[in-house]
Amino acid sequence: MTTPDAVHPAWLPPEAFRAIGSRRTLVLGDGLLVETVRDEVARACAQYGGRVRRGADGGAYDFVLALTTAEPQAAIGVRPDSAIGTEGYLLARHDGVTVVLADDPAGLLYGLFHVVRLGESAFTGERQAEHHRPATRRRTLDHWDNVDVHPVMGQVERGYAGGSIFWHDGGPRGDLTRVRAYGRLLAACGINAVAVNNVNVHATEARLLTDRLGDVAVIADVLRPYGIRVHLSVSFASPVVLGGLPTADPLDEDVRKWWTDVTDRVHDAIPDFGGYVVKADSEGQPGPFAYGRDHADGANVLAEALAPYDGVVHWRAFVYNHRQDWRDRTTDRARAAYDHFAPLDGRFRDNVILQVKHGPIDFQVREPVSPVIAAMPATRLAVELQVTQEYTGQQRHVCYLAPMWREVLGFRPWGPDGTAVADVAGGADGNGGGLVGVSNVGDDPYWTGHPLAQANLYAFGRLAWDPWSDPAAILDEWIDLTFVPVSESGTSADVERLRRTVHSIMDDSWRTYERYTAPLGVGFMVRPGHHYGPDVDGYEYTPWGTYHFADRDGVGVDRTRATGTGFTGQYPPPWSEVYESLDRCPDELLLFFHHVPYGHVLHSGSTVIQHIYDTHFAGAEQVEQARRRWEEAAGLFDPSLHARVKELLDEQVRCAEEWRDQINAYFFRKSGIPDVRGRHIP
Ligand code: GCW
Repeated sequence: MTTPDAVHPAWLPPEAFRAIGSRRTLVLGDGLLVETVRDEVARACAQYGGRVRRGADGGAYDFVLALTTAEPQAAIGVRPDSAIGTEGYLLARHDGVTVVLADDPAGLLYGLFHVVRLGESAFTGERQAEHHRPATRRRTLDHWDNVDVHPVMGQVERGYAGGSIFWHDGGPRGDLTRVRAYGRLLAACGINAVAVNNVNVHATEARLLTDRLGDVAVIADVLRPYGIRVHLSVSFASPVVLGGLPTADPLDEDVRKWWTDVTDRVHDAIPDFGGYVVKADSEGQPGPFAYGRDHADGANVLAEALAPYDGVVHWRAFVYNHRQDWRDRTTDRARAAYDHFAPLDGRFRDNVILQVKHGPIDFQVREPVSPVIAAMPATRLAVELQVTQEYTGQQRHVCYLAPMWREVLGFRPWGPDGTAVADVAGGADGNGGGLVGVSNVGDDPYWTGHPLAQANLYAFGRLAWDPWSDPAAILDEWIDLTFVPVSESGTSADVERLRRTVHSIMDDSWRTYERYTAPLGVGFMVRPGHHYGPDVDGYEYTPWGTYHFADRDGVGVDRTRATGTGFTGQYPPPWSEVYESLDRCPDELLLFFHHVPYGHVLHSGSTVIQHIYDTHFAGAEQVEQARRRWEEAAGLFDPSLHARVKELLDEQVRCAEEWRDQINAYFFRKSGIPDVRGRHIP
């Protein structure tokens, strides 16, 4: 694989600071994060010849950028009309001075990065005061990183970017320079919390809570200057496996005390500790069911211990039977989270966040929104998205996920006039559970394996900050920060070509991926275990609950109330009716909700079988086109980055063709119905 000499700067190349670094800046305020702002500006000035003044002492100072949390009106003559709010900032420009005001240091840091994004345009013309604040307080990344190399899952479970940036071969990495750079990148896109270990908590990782807590504390120290709080995934069985207690029963007094004592010690070591993440009673992880308790009992005991410290428990709703009998047609994995959790609404403590995967199954390229999101008005909910591309090309394929996430966040479970998923996650006054993304970062020089997959991490942060952002606009931001400063030596026509190239490859890449993989929302059809590449029947006769039920007549899962598993009944109207109805169900989700004959006519006018053929030919062809466009743009990018993407596009073309041929051949053989266009199906 082609690799650059050093770690790629991603969306913070030094050149992105040129506009600030070549000017005169005043930074006012106190606190760790204000120091970070000062350091950032000072570093930029050292490179580009500008100056930074650390205080207003001496009165008249000729600055063109003022960043301040302190007595703004006195210092620079700007007074905000109202409170700016936690982590928010006000950005204005008049009389030749660009001003960022914040109530707290975190707001100032986010304001600085806004100025970085604007580049030169932050310093031209006048700018009416704009008020920016995050839609939600909680913008979290989960790392599925193991401390020990796991015999099957390796250092990072579902990681496609090398090893962990935190852990290496059984211990913490000695040099945390990379972690610091990571914190900076995360702050620049708006993320403020990171869970540093896998939700599947193995023996060594369990000990991060106790005798290896120091390993977590050093990471917290490095991330703190960027406003990032550290969270820890813990085992529900900790009182037994670490504390030597005979039980982990959440209602047992000794267990309660154990969690309280341990949490006090965590807080001593990490005063701004964010909280615990728990995967319980899920895929073999221990949980409250073993003691006849429910998940509210389980979550609450941890939440009680964290409450004095403004800590939270992210309790995952990913609970289902992974040992089901495939012959049993009544069990439906899609139903499981709702069946387990909806009855518990109102029973969770205030600092429990129920972390719900965005779809009812498992991060497939197309799923409906999870009905749990609409079922628990009295519970703080977070929506979990998978930035790591387990089921969307494993960072070997270009698949820009922001358009999918934007669709999920904009979905209105109660119909067009109701609240959107983004509002549920954001909560009143931004105090909801927010968004959680499963990280796609590793120790790879490009951070994310595929250089273009950096855009997914960037977009996750930006959507967590503002879920109503436009994915194409986010991509523009990312392109301009990542590529344009570096190519500034080129002409503006080159810059335009570069932008057009990246957009043409990425804008529609999620739908392209959908076209050449599992059709019409049916999901899976991937190689069991590693989940890369096609295997139509790979999961069909397994205990995992992920079936497509294709036979000679038709395909799809009947989840209707009338004749199927009744899953459609977990949605409020109108969706309970829309999904139930064969006529009204959206094409892209048809096979998620219905089992239909191959000749069934879609709203698009095509039959199911012809749709399968057409989309698979089209999807593979689009990848081929993307590769051509990338090749034509060779001179516009750094050569080693260009070469890396080119190699990956070769693999994507190969794999898309494999998908096309396996899916088409499978359904042609099952149905016996030929392609009306007579194309070659092997
Ligand atoms: O998607 C599945 C993955 C598991 C993962 C699990 C989860 C961390 O295949 O690797 O385990 O989901 O979300 O807990």
